[in-house]
Amino acid sequence: MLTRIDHIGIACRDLDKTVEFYRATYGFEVFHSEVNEEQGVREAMLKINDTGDGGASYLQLLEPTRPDSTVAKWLEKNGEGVHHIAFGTADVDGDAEAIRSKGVRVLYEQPRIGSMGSRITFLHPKDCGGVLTELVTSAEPGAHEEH
Ligand code: CMX
Ligand code: CO
Repeated sequence: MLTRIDHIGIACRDLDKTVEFYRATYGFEVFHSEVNEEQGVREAMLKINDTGDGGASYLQLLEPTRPDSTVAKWLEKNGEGVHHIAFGTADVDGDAEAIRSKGVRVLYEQPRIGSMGSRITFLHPKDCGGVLTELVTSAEPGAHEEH
């Protein structure tokens, strides 16, 4: 069951500049940052709120690490802006299979590793009314060390 907005993914060309915009404009601080080479992104997670079910909601600021990455290609075509939305679930495997059985393309056979040790998969935007949609199961609390 999808229980929350886990994050909104925002593509940018300059992560440091974008982080500074969110800090100076809204007061949001970086909760976590990492490079995910498989996804081709350098990212910063800004925590917006806890949800009371052990999860939280974030903004995920994404800067491409290489020109052939999905985010780099998207930026070239669209410019900076909202790239995807992500729903949180305790069971990304089960929810992905259930959604696949409804005829929506799930992009990965098995979930992959996302921010903070989470497990993620994506639904094709062309099957979701133009919205690239991610499903996320957070790592168990304590499984990921913050830095
Ligand atoms: N939102 C909405 N539509 C999108 C989109 C997006 N983010 N990205 C691509 N599309 C649309 C394109 O506009 C295009 O539509 P048209 O044919 O009408 O022009 C169509 O989808 C195909 O786009 P493309 O540019 O040819 O791109 P690809 O098919 O190569 O890739 C996708 C699209 C969804 C398969 C790819 O972006 C993908 O695998 N995404 C999942 C992984 C990802 O986004 N990783 C980065 C974030 C990591 C994280 O969140 O942790
Ligand atoms: Co994401």
